[in-house]
Amino acid sequence: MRIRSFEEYQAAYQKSVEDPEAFWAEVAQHFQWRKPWTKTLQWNFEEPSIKWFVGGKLNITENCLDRHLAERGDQPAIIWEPNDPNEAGTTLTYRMLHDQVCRFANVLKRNGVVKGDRVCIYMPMVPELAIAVLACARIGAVHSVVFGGFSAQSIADRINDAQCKVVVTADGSYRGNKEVPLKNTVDDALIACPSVKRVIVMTRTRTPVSMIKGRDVWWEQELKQVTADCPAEEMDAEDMLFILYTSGSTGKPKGVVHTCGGYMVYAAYTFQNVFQYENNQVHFCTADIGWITGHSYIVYGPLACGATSLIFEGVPTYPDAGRFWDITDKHNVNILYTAPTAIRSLMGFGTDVVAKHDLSSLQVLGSVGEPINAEAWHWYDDNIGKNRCPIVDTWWQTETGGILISPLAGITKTKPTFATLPLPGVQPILVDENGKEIEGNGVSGNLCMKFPWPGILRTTYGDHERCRQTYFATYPGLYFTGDGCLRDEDGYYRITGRVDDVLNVSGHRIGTAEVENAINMHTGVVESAVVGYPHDIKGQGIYAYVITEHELDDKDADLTKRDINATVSRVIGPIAKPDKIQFVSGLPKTRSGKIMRRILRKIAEGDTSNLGDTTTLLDPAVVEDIKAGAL
Ligand code: 7RM
Repeated sequence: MRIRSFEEYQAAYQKSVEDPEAFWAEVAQHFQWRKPWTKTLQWNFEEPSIKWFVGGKLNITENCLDRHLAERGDQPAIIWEPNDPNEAGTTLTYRMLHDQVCRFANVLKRNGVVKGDRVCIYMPMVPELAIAVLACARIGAVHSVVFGGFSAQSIADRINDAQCKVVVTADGSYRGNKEVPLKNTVDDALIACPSVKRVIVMTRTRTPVSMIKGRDVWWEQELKQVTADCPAEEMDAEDMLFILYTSGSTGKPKGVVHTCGGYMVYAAYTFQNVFQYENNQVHFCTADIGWITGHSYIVYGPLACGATSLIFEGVPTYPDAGRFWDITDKHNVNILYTAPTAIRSLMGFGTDVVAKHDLSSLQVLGSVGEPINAEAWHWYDDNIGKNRCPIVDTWWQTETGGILISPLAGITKTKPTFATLPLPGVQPILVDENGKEIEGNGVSGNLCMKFPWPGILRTTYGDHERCRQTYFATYPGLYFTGDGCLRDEDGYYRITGRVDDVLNVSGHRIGTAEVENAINMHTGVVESAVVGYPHDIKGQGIYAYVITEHELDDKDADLTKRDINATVSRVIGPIAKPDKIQFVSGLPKTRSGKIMRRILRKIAEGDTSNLGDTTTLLDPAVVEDIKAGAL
């Protein structure tokens, strides 16, 4: 399972393409199965129907916890660093984590959760979040973690889509110098969520919260009622492990479904090989567990490999912009995995902040979530890695379960801005608009995959047709990623960004349609169009063109912008607030009524010199108006 040289990578890659089933069967043997699988892979991309390790039985928590007890029961599994550096953190050994997961699994059972039930988790970045996730997996419940920054409306949408029976939350959370009222937000959400029978509330900030009799119970009280004895539920390899909602180009977020066997094998295999994880290393992934990166590379991947995973509750700039480096030195972090947006934001504080730190424990650096620009790459390399730590620019998606294209740390020659080469088992293909393969090197196209890997999504919850339409119908026979991609003369891959209407703002995936729908909910708004534009720190900023019912004077325009932001915050969450709002009298539409986003994108980018062909526009004059008022 472990690749140690570039020659071994090439051999593994070749084997994985020639005989994928034999390749993955060999990898999967490194895990603990209750019953072996009878067929390694059954698939077609038409329905789609994808099954790995057919008939195999396992429980992922036995692999992440029980399996390690004999050898590393006293090794830290989780190191927790609180928001406030003066508050004591905690370290949970594998034995302690096993104990707590079993106890909380019993709490879930006590509260009526059975195998197959969906549980929504809306928590701060505390060890209890990982414990809740693993407790679900222990008893075969399906977790749906919702990022703590989402609004009540977003929580309600996700709970209702998955018909969650139980919500696990906390009274509040600390983020920098802010306190966020999580339970309050859950209460607002639950007004519209009849499927929820129980809310389990963990104590974190001890802010006053309502506790409704018959529905709400305290985490700590419940724990007193249970033992630490909880045998793991036997799961089929293809039983659902979790749902994670992610934005697409149309409508509401989709519930991406991952299953027990394939996801586990893929998260662990990629963790070990991409980061070249060695026993006893400390791995610090700065993502939130509310995103796929946290699922795969804070919880499941590291724990399946017996690693020590650091969970950080706070933000990179609190109490100052040296916090990541403080944490690195304090806990002797060996692997640091973060997002370009964090790097760019910390760059802005200068190198003095960094210079006060040792950082000699670092051995591998990682990047994820968005394209990393050359300047950020070099700053990371020079100032954090001191030119002695390989950087792995890891490309992947919620739908892929784990990393697909990335260097192997210290093994693959890196090139700034390139995710480099596909991992074993990954077969990328570039296609043109018509789905025709673009062969050879020094070419660009739309990035697709022609063969499944164990971590690929199986469906979108409750709507398989949507899964087919979104990922498998654009180019029949291929999985379409939604990303544009360049393959250079060396066969190295550089992901250039989304080719659909999905924005990537500070590494967060946001659909333009979602933001438009939220803006349109404001009483004064008639119509809107949202596009992305280059933003120095966020990667992309959100630019909204808005038509209002009445013309606004300067003062009203200002107030309305703030109200629109408040509306978007309320409907989706603060991460989706537009950076710029331009009031316009019309939008550039074709005769068939389609908004020409290409033109709006150009204007938002500040490039109005050449707007391309505008002859198909219904009313070319609106373009001049929009250009004149551009922000
Ligand atoms: C892991 C994650 C997925 C989208 C994806 C890309 C973009 C992610 C990179 C990247 C360039 C990278 N999941 N993306 N990683 N672009 N280089 N290394 O982010 O589902 O939230 O987003 O993010 O556009 O399609 S995600």
